[in-house]
Amino acid sequence: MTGTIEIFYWPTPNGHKITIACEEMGLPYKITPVNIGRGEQFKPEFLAISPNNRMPAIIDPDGPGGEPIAIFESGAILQYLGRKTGLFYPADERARVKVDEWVHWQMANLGPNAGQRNHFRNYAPAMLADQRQSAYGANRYTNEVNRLYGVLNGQLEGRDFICGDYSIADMITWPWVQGRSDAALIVEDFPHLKAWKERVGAREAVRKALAQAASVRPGVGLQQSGKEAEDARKVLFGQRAR
Ligand SMILES: N[C@@H](CCC(=O)N[C@@H](CS)C(=O)NCC(=O)O)C(=O)O
Repeated sequence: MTGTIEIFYWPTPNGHKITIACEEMGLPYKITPVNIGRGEQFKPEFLAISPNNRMPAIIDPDGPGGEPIAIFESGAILQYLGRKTGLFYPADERARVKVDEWVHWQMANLGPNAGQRNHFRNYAPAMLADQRQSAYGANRYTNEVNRLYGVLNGQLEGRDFICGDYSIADMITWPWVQGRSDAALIVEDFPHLKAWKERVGAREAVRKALAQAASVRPGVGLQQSGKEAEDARKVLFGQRAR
């Protein structure tokens, strides 16, 4: 039995990864919202556990040696939870390396490029008088996400899950193929990806984890007009070293 894991969370794809893992692994958890649109990621107490001013982060009261441990970066969190529970993260070294490859693939490729695509397609237009200015970035990152979907679709051919058995690689990747604007792309061009998306989305633990998002006040849509969205864009976009 382990103590309750505190998840520093906001309802975004990176936040969902951690609630999915805790639900799948049967770990008790509680959510501490970090309203990133209001700048709560810059509070000193949050920076003390997540110096990159990004959520998610966790505190596990029963870390190594029975002492608490704080962890930031969703990939590091999922690998830790997999090692802690021995679930969804194979002990066999060859199988573990495969899972690590796809965890890092998501962290270094799909997540950042899908995030940039979202920025240039959906958020940049709200800040630009001339809409054409965001087109280059939107096209560049849409192409890259399309390429990455192709890579994932190829990996999923003949497999139910990314590494054969369901693993943390699926939990970390699935939240990043949820964008509604990407639905047509997935359906039309990537049949194995589409089938996997539905297979993972039907899991009870995944559904429960996503329902947690409803318990947190939704952030204002960053593409919206109005003062709250404008203030959130000021907090999130154009950050430099302080
Ligand atoms: N590589 C990080 C990315 C986390 C990330 O980008 N989090 C965003 C929300 S999805 C955030 O906290 N943004 C706050 C900010 O930009 O100041 C991870 O996977 O944990």
